[in-house]
Amino acid sequence: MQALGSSFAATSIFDNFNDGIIDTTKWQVLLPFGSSQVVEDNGYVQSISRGVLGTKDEVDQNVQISGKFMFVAQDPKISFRSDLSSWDGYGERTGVTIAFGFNGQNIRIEGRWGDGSSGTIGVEKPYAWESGIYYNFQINDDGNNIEVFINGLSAVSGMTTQRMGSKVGFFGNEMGGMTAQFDDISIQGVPEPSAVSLLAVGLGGLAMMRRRRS
Ligand SMILES: [Ca+2]
Repeated sequence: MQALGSSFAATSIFDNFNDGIIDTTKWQVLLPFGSSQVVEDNGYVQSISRGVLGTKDEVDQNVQISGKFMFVAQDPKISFRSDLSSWDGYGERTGVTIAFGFNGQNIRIEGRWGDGSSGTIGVEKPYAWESGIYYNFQINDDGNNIEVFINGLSAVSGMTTQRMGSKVGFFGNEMGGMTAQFDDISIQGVPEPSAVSLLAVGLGGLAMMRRRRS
């Protein structure tokens, strides 16, 4: 079991943002504009004017990202497969970006490839968002397929193997005072199928050892 543990050091990040201090062992804060802020207070974290809450380290390539967000004003965005660099003058981040579009009443999976090129991956889907309430989200990324769930239901999916890195960032829109709110963020590595079957064999062996001992 020790050998298995070292063969898959799974990413496991969780933050409930309840202590009022950005945990710098997990996160870095990127402030592209003078008005940009990332504020942890009142048990949640807010991105103001495109302040980015990003993972300090790279995460696993097969990853599940979940949590909840609220529209305080306009669009929460989540970038992953990212080096967290900005690819344009507006502070958008590289990689794959999930955009929860309040004005457009939609949800989009976008590619941001650092050279100015971008594009929608998969289909842009309509979504009747409301402001001031939390939505639970979950993003499953196996390195190819990306599926986004809202309140437990599949909302949009797409396929690409492109990546610009392996960090994750949470942010909102860039205009002054625009705020996106997040809470209970979880980023968990997902073992490759081969690692899962190895783990099952390992657990089976452990169960046999326990039976022999009793
Ligand atoms: Ca909280």
